[in-house]
Amino acid sequence: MNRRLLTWGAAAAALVLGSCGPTPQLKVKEAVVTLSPVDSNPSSYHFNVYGGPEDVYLLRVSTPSAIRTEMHDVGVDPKTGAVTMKPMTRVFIPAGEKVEFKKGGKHVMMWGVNLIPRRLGEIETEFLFSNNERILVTAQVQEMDGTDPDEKKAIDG
Ligand SMILES: [Cu+2]
Repeated sequence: MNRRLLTWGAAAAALVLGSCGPTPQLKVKEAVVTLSPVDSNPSSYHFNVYGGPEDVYLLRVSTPSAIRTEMHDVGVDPKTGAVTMKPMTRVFIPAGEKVEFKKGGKHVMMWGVNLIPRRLGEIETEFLFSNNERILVTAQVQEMDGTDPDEKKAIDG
């Protein structure tokens, strides 16, 4: 009797797992840093975060190749109607869902992107989440018009 119940349970569990497809994995993709045309102004970093099996918060985005980074959100001042940016200390990433950091919305600002990523056309970045997961992401680096950084063009000819 007990054994039969167990077998039944295992079969039911297999069925449920099978119908759910693969477990979602926390990841970051479509990562692009757009350089500011004015070197003293911050560059902007856009990407998509894909939620994993559990809800988490994105706590920090950092890189050894820039002086400073900040997570920002864009909002409209209800009094003046002006578009403003405000820093965020964390961003909620729901399980299995996509959170976009894109133009006109959430983004990361990056001050002082140094010469190495500009010459390579890519930059190493690190994402830290509230479950202690760290994800290393190599982002593409481009000018405002979507072409390679000027410093890379100078090398490539
Ligand atoms: Cu900003």
